[in-house]
Amino acid sequence: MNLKMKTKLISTIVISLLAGLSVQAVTKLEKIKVKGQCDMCENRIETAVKSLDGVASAKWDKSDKSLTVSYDDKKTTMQKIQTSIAMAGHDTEMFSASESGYNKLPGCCQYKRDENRKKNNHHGATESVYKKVEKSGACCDNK
Ligand SMILES: [Cu+2]
Repeated sequence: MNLKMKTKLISTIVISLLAGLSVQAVTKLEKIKVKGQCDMCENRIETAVKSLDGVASAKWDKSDKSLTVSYDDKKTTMQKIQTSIAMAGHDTEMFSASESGYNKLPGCCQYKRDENRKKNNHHGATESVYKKVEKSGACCDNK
């Protein structure tokens, strides 16, 4: 093998390696509103999100009630993330916590709820629906 052929072979290998890397997952960064009150809420919300496979980081900000989450969108979705938060008792933009989930929160954590939450969330805030969404990862049509 002469030098020219070797160079060509090596560059072919390098190019295919790079192509292999580029199809790998891209980490998405999103910021959403999540209702809560205190440091205990922060802990609960972040734990619920970080428990999901594919979540790289989660940070809830008490001052503006926002969650910044970075995740691998091949492994999880915003729906799964927000379902997990709602199941922990906290209302998100997409889903509201069930009444029982909310009532289970310690008094200091019982944030003020949006009166229109049932109209706004897709799923009528029932645990069984969350479980279904969590399993399938898809949004049901029970609007
Ligand atoms: Cu709290």
